[in-house]
Amino acid sequence: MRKWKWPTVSLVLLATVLVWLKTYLVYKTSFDINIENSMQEFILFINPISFLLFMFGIGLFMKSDKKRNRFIFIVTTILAIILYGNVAFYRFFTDFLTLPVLFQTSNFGDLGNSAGELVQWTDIFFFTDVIILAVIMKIRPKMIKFDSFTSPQRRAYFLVALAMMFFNLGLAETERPQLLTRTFDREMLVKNIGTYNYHLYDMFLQSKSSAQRALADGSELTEIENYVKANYVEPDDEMFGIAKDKNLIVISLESLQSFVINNEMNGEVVTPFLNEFIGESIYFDNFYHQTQQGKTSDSEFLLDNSMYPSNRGAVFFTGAVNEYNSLTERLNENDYFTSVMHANRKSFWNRDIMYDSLGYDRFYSVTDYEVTEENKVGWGLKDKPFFDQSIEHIQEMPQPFFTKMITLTNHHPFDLEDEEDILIEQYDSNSNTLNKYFQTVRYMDEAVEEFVNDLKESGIYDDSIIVMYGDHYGISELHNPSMAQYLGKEVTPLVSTQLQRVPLIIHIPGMEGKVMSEVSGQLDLRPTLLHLLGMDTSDDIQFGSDLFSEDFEEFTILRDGRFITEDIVYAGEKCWDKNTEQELDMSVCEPYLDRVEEELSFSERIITGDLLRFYGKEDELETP
Ligand code: GP9
Ligand code: MN
Repeated sequence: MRKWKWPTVSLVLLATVLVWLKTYLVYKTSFDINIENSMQEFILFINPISFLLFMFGIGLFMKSDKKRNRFIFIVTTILAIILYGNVAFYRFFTDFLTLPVLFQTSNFGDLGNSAGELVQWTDIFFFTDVIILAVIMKIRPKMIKFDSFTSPQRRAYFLVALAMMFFNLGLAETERPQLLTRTFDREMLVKNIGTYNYHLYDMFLQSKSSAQRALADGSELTEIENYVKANYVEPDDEMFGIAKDKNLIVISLESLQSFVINNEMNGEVVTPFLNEFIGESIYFDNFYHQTQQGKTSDSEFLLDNSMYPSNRGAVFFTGAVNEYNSLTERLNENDYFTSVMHANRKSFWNRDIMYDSLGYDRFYSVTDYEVTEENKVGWGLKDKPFFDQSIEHIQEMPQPFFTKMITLTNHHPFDLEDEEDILIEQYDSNSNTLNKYFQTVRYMDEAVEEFVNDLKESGIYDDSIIVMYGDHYGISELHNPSMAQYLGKEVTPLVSTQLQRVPLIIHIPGMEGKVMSEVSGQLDLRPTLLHLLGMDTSDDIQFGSDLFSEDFEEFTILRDGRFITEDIVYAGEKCWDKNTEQELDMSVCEPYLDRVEEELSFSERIITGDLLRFYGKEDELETP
């Protein structure tokens, strides 16, 4: 009989395969990663490979087998610890670890006594790869084949690893365009680039912002402060404090643009309720969104800080642990109970971390709602059940309160799955997106109507000011041809800029409705709302102004550098006359351009340098 011969294996290959398969198993068993199609599943399956090939490939440069084995073993162990750390963290926070969180020990305070419960003896499974390697190295070292690669072979190996990386990134890009520039959500990152690459990416983001922060000093703030103070306008006497001690309910209306307000589609009114509500409220019909890549989160940033969001990426990620002087903090100081209600994962847009920095007392996220297969669509709970369940939370809030409610159904791709939610026909154009948009807008309109009725019934209505605004555009420029069909005119850069208008509705109990046409933007929300509630902002660093002020200046800058005044629009590097809709000579726009650049860069410098941490401390800096 032939003697059994143990096979020999390459340790680099063995470790790669073991850690890869284990990681995939962990994805499937320990994290709740939402997979929508087989392509996403495939990306999830392959996403650990390129990182592991690179990592273990370093071992190929080691000349002695002892060193190499030790290296591979140590790397496997470290990766197992990282993955297990994520699993334990996920069990409690349903989120992935990030560097700031790791160092924000206050977070772990929440763990309390349950830390022990998060660890189970079966968790030994997470170290299967480490154990297998240890056993082989100890008991059967002869099984390990030493691959002595020549330089060209090594080069080929790394080329394969690189190709694998690009393959993975390419697939991820088709599944989730702009994933790495915009970040979106940790779950999406892990799903698309894998947990190990995600940590590298997180380290990169973190070190970039730490470096910028370390280089900044408080003296920069003086210039910015002077600029902001010079632009400050006094509030209107009658409006200041008109809603003192009232609750503040802000409703962020997903993707709602102004062009649907008081408008029809195929002879049907698109927003019957909002049109009626506007009649009893102050409606701003020249109000622009100023968001960039961070979309909804950018509009939230604008509301709270009256600063521009970042030009690249979402400031909810890049500036998440900065010091802020937010609207929310001001309300907290004035004994308001502050909260956000949004029935999506709390980690989306890094909200859970950013809301801590902005000072919110409470975040009612998806886990605070009853979400079933029937009452959700797209990313979360449908708007009607969202409002329906939110009213219960609202009734339990101590008063006065500020709550920001973020709707979700009117979100790209504007799907409504249930017949009963479809209240109007689709539009008929080449753009499916635009066609469906009217339907979800109409649905959202009715959801808001039901909510306002509930507020009336609960008695909260009369004690609250209700603010509604569109967070950003819903129909991107890709759909310009169909948009042109709907509007009945060509979508020039001017028209496209005018389409960036989103409704702003402010309802103050006892006040008559009126339309205000000041050119304004989301930056103006913070000072306007604080002043209505009777809180002074003359000492604050903010780039917006009180919309009710007599001296309000009609000059709104969009984050990409376009600007709008009462008469002109600067867009597509051209100057436009708003009335004639014709091009003007650039000399008309020229005088404003420096100011646009200055203002945007001031705001950006506050974020990258985390400059508000120096605010109010400049005197200390100046004394030696
Ligand atoms: C996600 C929701 C929509 O939670 O706020 O995000 P968006 O894509 O509009 O920024
Ligand atoms: Mn949005």
